[in-house]
Amino acid sequence: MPQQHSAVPVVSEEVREALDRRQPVVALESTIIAHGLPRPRNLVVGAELEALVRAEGAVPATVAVLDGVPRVGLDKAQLERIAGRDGNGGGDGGGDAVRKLGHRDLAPALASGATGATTVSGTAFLAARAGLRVFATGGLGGVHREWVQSQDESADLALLARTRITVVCAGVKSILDVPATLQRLETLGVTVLGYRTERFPGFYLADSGLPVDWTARSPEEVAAVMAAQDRLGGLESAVLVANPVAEAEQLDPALHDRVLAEALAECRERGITGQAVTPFLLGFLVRATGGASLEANLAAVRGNVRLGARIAAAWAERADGAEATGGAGRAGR
Ligand code: PSU
Ligand code: MN
Repeated sequence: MPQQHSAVPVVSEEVREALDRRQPVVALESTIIAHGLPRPRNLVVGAELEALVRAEGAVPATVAVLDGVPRVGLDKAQLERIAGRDGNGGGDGGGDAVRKLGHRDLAPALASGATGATTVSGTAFLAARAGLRVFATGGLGGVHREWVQSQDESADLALLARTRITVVCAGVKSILDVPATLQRLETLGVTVLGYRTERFPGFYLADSGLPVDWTARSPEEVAAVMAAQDRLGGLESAVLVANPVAEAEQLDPALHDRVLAEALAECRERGITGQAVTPFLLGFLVRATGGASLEANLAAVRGNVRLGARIAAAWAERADGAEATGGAGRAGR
């Protein structure tokens, strides 16, 4: 087994400098790149998301595990490795596959020297350990339909219930049981803010049909909630900023409902379970909508990444925010 003596996680020089100077930093996940998007477009998107963060004046910190080393902030070659091969059946067969790593997979991945992309749970865990407070992604994992039989609930939810990080997302993936997922978030004590909306977004769709209890109207309002969370103390839980895709860019709702029903039936027929479910359903939707679901997915992620950068900037500008990050969030550095 390879020996690891470096600090965990390893924070890139650029990200470390930004944190030290209290400049805005946005964590990005890598599972969406390795397992959520078709190749070779995934690499283009991974680079584009980082560029969007920079265009807003913040520093991107894509999170992944490379050769057993957890990293916050990847260089170009590292991002290329994550985008290159996937480990869930769709790979090109050559070399080591990129695995999908939730937070429970991190220890075995480190111990064995594995390379993997981090999900929302793996990313939020590592980013918070590095002292980051803002994370942007597409849609969270959650409670799957037919949960009563499968007990399939993403580890994202439980991890976010005990991690103080602000996650900008377009709601939870619509392939899930959205009402049950919202209920679980309430039970787990995860704060949910609609961003300029009173409705919970539906990932590919602007509106899931369900309400949210709180609405934030600006990045500064989100930063104020983060500061209030710190003032309260003790609430080691996430703040979800649910940011809807623009209606003009959403997937046609009728097409969405029809194709999703087919995808769920196919998933059941083929007996797909566990970690493979989410990538299978997302991939099925891309094929069955002729790529339209991919465009809606990307539109949602782009909007979230931009908003994440603006929230990180608003957070960095707050004297109490910078203080809280410097004091509480950087233990061990
Ligand atoms: N959102 C996307 N594409 C994705 C995912 C989310 O637009 O690929 C990933 C995230 O990494 C999320 C994971 O954490 O799917 C959830 O997988 P599971 O249901 O196996 O926990
Ligand atoms: Mn699952």
